[in-house]
Amino acid sequence: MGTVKQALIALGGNLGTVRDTFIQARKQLDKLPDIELLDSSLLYQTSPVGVAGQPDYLNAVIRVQCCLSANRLLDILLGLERRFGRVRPAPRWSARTLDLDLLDMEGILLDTPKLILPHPRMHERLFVLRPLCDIAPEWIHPRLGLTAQSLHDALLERGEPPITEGMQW
Ligand code: PH2
Ligand code: MG
Ligand code: MG
Repeated sequence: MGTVKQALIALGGNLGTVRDTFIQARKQLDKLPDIELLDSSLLYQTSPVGVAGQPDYLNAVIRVQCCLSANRLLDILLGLERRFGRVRPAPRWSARTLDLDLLDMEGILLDTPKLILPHPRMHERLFVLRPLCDIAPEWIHPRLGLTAQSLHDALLERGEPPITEGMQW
């Protein structure tokens, strides 16, 4: 328990009925007494990054309000991943039914074995930044001091293929 905070959470998945999984996971999060869903990005189909030979991913970002610590929220997200069939341990970046990554919690800086905030790779991932720009283009990366939109645009300027056409979910 603590003060009310907003958190940004990235959803990813590339196994099973991912869109249905995302819809159910979002609903279950919102139903928890300590968590309220505030906003959802569109849903994007994205090519796998960092690994080859996997199905395309779906990716989205949501914003929630909660009065939990970052660690407690992370435990809830890991529990939801498990409930939706995420198998751990697994090799890094294996295909998965559901990945729920805590991106940021109002600028808290954290570097522990269990959790790093802000998410250490989010600024180099279009599949995070594109949906983030739907709901929070002016969000400022607490370590880099740059907005989601400018981080997104910088990746495009480096030649990364843009992610197009979001879907409702
Ligand atoms: N997640 C990864 C590794 N690669 N690629 C895409 N397109 N989307 C993801 O969510 C993703 C990925 C590790 O979490
Ligand atoms: Mg991830
Ligand atoms: Mg994860």
